[in-house]
Amino acid sequence: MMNPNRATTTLFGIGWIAAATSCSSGPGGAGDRGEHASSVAALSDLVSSASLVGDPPFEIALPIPPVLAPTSRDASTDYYGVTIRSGLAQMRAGALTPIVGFDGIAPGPTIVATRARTVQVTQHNAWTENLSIHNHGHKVEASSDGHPTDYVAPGASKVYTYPNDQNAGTYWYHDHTMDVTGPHVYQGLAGFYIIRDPAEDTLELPAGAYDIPLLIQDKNFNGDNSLAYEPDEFLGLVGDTALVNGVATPYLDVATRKYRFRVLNGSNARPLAVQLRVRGSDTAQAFQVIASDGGLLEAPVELTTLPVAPAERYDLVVDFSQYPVGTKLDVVNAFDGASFGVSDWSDAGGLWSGVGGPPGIGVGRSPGIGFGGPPGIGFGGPNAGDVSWLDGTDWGDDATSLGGAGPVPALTNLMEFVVARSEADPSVVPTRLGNVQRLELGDAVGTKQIVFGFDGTDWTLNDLTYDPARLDVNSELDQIYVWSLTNQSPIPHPFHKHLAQFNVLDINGRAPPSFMSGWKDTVMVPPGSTVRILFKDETFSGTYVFHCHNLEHEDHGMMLQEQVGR
Ligand SMILES: [Cu+2]
Repeated sequence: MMNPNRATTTLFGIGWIAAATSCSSGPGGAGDRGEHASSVAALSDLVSSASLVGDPPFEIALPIPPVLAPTSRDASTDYYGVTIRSGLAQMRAGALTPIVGFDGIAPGPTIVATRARTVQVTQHNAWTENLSIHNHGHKVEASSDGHPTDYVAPGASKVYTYPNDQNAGTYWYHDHTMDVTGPHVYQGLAGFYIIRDPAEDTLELPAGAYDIPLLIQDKNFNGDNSLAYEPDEFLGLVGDTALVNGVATPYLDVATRKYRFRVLNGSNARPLAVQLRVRGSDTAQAFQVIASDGGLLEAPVELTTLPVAPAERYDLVVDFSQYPVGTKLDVVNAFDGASFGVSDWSDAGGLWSGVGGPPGIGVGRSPGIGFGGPPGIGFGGPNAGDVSWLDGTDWGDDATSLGGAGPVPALTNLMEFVVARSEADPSVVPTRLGNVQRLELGDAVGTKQIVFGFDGTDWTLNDLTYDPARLDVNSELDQIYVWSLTNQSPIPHPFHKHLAQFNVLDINGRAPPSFMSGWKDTVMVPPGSTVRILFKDETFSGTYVFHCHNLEHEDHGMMLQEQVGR
């Protein structure tokens, strides 16, 4: 079914081209990061400024989203109330930014649950549009899953029930409304949902004030500090400014000890490769990955570069005791802008080939290399009208130009750590963290091939676009399935399945890197690659979706339905 709303969202892509060809001399001068990066001149400014790690102002301290207090508790359940409404946020210096948020803030308040204790959240829609709230990574009844057409109309409320019968971990709740998830999340409808487990607390990992969620997103601002939502039809919404916990390139004062950071890439479309660098150095510092989407890894994995697809979460431990007080460290995205990480995600020599990734991944930060070619070759440049990437017939050229040029602003600086004080560190990172009982291929009762493609207008899975009236896959409860995810398009797609956490079985026939060996609900499927996952749907029958978590792709049809049980 072609939803009429799609015609509207398609216009956003056309709007991007129009902006690229008509705004070459906007009110913002050279180097004005507040001006939308839609002209060739502005792009070159961004490329050069992006080479100066630590150059932009780290003006605002990192905010920590407030933890939501329950309205009541009983023997089995914690009850919460949230009102979705518009608000104003100090996202960067200058004017406040209009947003739409849970309780009117972005990110929304953090909900902290306890494993096996039920949480009920009453979401009241005090905004103007239909909404549907999904708790990402959760095993829930279909009626509480935030199905795309399970609308909460303006003025209405809906009670969502979360059993939390699953691993402790870093999850997140966000809007999931059919066709408009992208603009809704972009405007602020995302928040952390953390499940704690008393058993995990005994590990003595960094906790309390040293356990910090980091929601990383990219945004574009208009001159008046309002958010500009003008997605690239092909890539989705890519922004020129990194926000962490709702603030542009913030700083955080830290002590000389270990911290746990719960990293969530909440970007609409942009993949990240997170690195940590001492100011003035190009050397990526080591940190430890201790958890993935669905909870603790079996053992910590030391990395210097962590690829994080949209919607993925990884928990990291950074030990600042190795740096003198006064040291400044930059958190950077090592993917260059234009390539979208395409080459880095590929199987040969890419980030997944081994620990830490090969040297040279950060070369996209060098002036010019991030865009790789002369202006005009790729999407949205002066010759954008010559590139037939909307009709899909020029696929090969699209693939080439994608890697070479495009209106994709680089996004290098994410935030800054300032080692501000000495402190003792009672926390530890044990060599054994959790028990990941991986599913076995030999136990699988069925297989399914999911092919990622583009039909010239919409993104597709198995040549289909989303139809809420059609069931696409049947799965039995408590049975193990292997799904083979094959990407036949030239850009990476982050795959997300509802209801069940999965194991990544292999990527192009090879075992996944160790930081991807735990529980996942989202996995990047690189161009031309096949990723196989193993999962088992449990407890709840009903209709659930699986989709690309590039939100603009999802809104343009890259989503199907799984009927679980009978
Ligand atoms: Cu996609």
